[in-house]
Amino acid sequence: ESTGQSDARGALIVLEGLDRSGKTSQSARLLSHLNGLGYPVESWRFPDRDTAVGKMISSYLTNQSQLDDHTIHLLFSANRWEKRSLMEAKLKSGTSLIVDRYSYSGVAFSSAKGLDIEWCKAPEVGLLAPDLVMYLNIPPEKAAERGGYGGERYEQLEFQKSVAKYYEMLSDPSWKMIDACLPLEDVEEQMKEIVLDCVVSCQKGKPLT
Ligand code: DGP
Ligand code: NA
Ligand code: NA
Repeated sequence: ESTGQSDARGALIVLEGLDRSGKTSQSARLLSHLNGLGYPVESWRFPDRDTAVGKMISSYLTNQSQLDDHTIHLLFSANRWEKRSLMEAKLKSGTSLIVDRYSYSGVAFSSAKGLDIEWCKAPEVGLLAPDLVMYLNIPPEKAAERGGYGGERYEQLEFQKSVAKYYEMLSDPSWKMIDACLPLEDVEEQMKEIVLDCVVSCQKGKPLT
């Protein structure tokens, strides 16, 4: 067995986008697509509401508790940190991860509340860098029309408009912009090949950062 950075590994694939942009549906589709091709893959999501920190986040999102904006920001970040070592182990063992939301959600949602963007980025430094970020692009008005929001704290049109602006600010040319207004099948079609290319290049030993 070879050692060092050139080892085959899984890909860290992140899906970002506004609420109701379709990330969760597409995660499931990409999971079964890659599974069908025989690649080891898991679908993850942040916040992970099953941990102790995640339960605090969930209670905040459902308006069962109130927290200072900075405090909840750090909890969201802590929720990613508590999964970091498992994430690294999975990737190193060859399992790819399709992750529904990551640090970009952390920064975009908290900045949209008015917190300083650099302050928001700081606790994310040191988390694993994604190999691929796919942004499910949809106008906030269209997302809001999709059967209405579920009633959680951030699911309000004006707020989502602000989140969209921060996502735009955070995005860089490496992001793959996906037209999320199309039917599910067409959105999946846009993503499949991009995801497969990424998984293959990581298998060939692209270094993990
Ligand atoms: P979801 O389970 O993907 O619907 O996410 C729940 C809500 O929390 C959604 O409105 C997006 C928001 N959110 C996700 N991650 C973060 C984060 O790290 N920080 C903040 N402030 N909000 C987040
Ligand atoms: Na949501
Ligand atoms: Na989601």
